[in-house]
Order: sequence, then C-alpha cells, then structure tokens
Amino acid sequence: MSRLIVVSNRVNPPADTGVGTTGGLAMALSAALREDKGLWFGWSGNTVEEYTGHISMQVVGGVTVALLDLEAQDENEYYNGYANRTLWPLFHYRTDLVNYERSFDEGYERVNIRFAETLLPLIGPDDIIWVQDYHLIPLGRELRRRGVKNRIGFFLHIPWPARRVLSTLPRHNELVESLFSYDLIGFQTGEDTEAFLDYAQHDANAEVCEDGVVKAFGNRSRVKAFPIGIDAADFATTLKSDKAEDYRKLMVKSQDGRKMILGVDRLDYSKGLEERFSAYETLLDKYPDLHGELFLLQIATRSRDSVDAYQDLRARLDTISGQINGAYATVDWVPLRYVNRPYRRDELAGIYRAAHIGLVTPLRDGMNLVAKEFVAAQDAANPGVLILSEFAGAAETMKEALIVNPLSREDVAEAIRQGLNMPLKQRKARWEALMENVETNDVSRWRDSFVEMLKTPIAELAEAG
Ligand code: GDG
Repeated sequence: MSRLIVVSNRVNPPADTGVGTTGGLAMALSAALREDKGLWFGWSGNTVEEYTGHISMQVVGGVTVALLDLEAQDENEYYNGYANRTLWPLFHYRTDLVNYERSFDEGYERVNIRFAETLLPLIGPDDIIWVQDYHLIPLGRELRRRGVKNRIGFFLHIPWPARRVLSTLPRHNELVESLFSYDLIGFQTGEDTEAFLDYAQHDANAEVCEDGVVKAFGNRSRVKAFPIGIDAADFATTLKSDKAEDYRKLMVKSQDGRKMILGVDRLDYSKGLEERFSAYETLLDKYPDLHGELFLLQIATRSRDSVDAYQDLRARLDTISGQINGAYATVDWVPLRYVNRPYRRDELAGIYRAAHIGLVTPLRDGMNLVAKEFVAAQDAANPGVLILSEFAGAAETMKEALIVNPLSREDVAEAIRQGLNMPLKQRKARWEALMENVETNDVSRWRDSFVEMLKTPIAELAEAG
C-alpha cells in the first residue's frame, strides 16, 4: 500500500490537546498523514554528543513521527549556518545579510546525507515522499544516490530568487541540479516558478516543455506553483471557541473605542517590521488628528535567536518602538503596543477578529499565512481592511487587499488612512472576494493538488497530452 512520507526539518504535529501554537500547515499535513497512515520524518530539535543515526518513533496526535537527533555541529552548520544564514537571507533578497562559509555548506550536505541514510530503511516500495523547504533541497538527490526509485516531490515555502540573485551563491548550479532529482518541484507563486525556469533555461540549459515538464541535467521534473492556504474550516471552528471570544472581548475592551491596527509576525527581517514602524510613525507625524484615536498592536514572536541578524533586529525594534512611544504617547494613550510573547491559536483568532486593519507588509515572503488568517477571522457584517505588501506571495491572488510597497513609508501610511476611512460597502465587497479565495484555496487543496500531481508519472502526463 502506498503511504505518504513527509520530510521536513522540524516535525510539529498538533498535540492531542488540539490548540497550542501549532500552525495550519502542521494541521494539514497531519490530517493527510493520519488518513494515509503515513509518516512524518525530521530532526527532533535535540542535539547529542555523538551522532548515532538512532531515530525515535512516536505517535503524536494520531500521526506517526520519526525523529532524528543531530550533533551540535550539525545545528550550527546546517540549521543556523547554511539554512538560516545563507539560504534564508539570499532567497529573501537580503544579499547584504548572507553569510557563506564552506563549513556551512559541508554541514548542509552532511545533514541531508544523514536524513537520507536514516530515512532509507523506512521507505516502502510504493511510498510517496514529499520533502519540505529549503533546509532539505539536496535530500532527493541523496535518496536517488542510494537507489530510491519512489516518487519524490519537493515544495519550497519561501520565495525562489531572481536568477542574478541566486548566482551570488557559490555552487548555485549544484543546488539547482539537485532539485532535478525530484519528480515534482512546487513553488508558492507563478513569479517564483518563472524565476526558477529563467535560471534553468539560462544557467542550466534546460528545455521547458509545454505541460510544465522541464528537462535538465539529464533528468525530467515537473515544475508548478501550488499556492499554500490556511485550514479555513479549522480556523472557523477555532474562531467560535470560548477562548477566541474571550480574547476578542478583551481586545475590544482594551481598545476603549480606538481603532486597532494589527501586525502578527515571526520576528524576522523579511517581515518588514522596522519599515512598518516607520510608516506608522509617518502616519502619526502627518495626521495629528489621529492621535488618541488608534493604536498599532504588533505581535512579534522571537525566532532564530542564535543568529546575529535576529538579535540585531530585535535590538533595533526595541529602540524604534521606544522612540515612537516616547515621542507620541500621552498619559492615557500608548500608540504602539509591541509584544514579543507568543499567543495560542485560539487567542490569536480572537485578536484578529477585533482588529480594524491587518497590516501585513513583508519585504519578501513566500506566501504569508497571516494575511489569510486575518481575512478568515473578520466579521462578515463589519470586516476589517487588509493592507498587504506587493512582495508577499499572497499578493498574487489577494488583489482586493490594499496593496502597498512596504519600502515606502508614505504609501503605507496613506493606505492605513484609507483603510480607516473606507466605507462599509467597500470593506464588505473587498472582504467577500478575499474570503472566497481563502476558503477555496485552502491548505487541503494545496496538499491534495500537490500529492495528486506527484502520484502521476510524467510519462502518463505526456501520453495524456
Ligand atoms: C513560511 C514562509 C509561508 C505567528 N505568531 C504566532 C503564531 N503565528 C503563526 C501565524 C501563522 C504563522 O505563524 C506564520 O506564517 P507565515 O506564513 O506568515 O510566515 P512564516 O513563519 O515565515 O512561514 C511563508 C509559510 O512558510 C507557509 O508556507 O507562507 O511565506 O516564510 O500561521 O498565525 N501562532 C501562534 N501564536 C503566535 O504568537 N499560535
């Protein structure tokens, strides 16, 4: 029987207790794995003195997970190094923050080999393997080198950069070559797919055939965009929970009649938080009549604390937020509420619902699920307004949002003003169109369409065509 095997850096199926901080992606993958009696394989997040290749199997929330421990050197070179100091900034167009060291590259390769070697004995002849994200690009190649003939797919959650940006990575051609070990390569957007094909044609002599099949490096892969969504049905249920309602009420009370602008992000330089704060400062500077009438609630949960760029960003955000409040706060009004602690999913749902404006202004983002969650949380009778960066993957389909250039503080400030003044009729019309998209293109559709295409051999596609 064919099983689905999902491989990702970290494995986080929802605990049996349901809520917690697990996101929609983990929920969706878990649902598929439960249905197929599948397996979720990845790093345990723990490091051991000496690598043994031992994997521990557990059942979490009905999903079978296989966890591998790594060494501290692996964590430094593969995770904090190549994944988060090299690929993450590069793929988000931050070449200024890219740190490239040979040891990172070696660690990345070593861990991908370790993943391949330990996964190998668990693979049955008909299993379908789905590899997730930039941490594991070479895994398909390593599995093929070890004789795996199964269908293997890869999905990139972050943007694929423009050709000349990617070319700044040493051994970029080898990284792309390794992708051609997969039967199916999935990206978030049409723009990412085009950028990949541009590279493949110009720098890898690839032949792009009509049905998305690309021939390069002696292999054939199918390349396609699969925009990820949220688990809309589950989100709707969460929104109806007592906890969500408690939090909505709590926020309405603390608003005290003021309009609430909301940002929810991992504390990451790709999310454009400094630029967002500056835009808000511009708004306050330009429109004194708004003082006391609104506030920005920015929830920014700490992430990747051991990487310097994240510590630097945190320090800068602490400073800017202090400056804004120092300059504009009064004894009875705090213009910026900047919060670093995480909230439970149900609490967050209630907070979203109470917001008048969702401010989602990343400088680059693969998709951005916060934009979709904000829409899903709104009251149909009186919805809030989504302000969305043109550089989020979500902007490709969420065209009814107020689309902004996050680098222009004036543009963003004006969009906030426009959102605050938007008549109910227009808010409803925009929201209805956005909501339809969020509900239709949800995470199950993303998962099912990817897995379905992965199951279809390229030869069959060619015959059908
Ligand atoms: C990567 C790509 C792509 C945030 N704070 C809390 C919390 N969150 C949840 C949000 C949302 C998720 O984290 C963030 O998702 P994003 O999509 O915005 O961003 P990344 O984490 O960077 O994800 C991104 C995504 O992968 C999926 O492919 O869209 O482009 O970068 O679900 O709600 N959740 C809880 N408490 C918090 O305080 N419970």
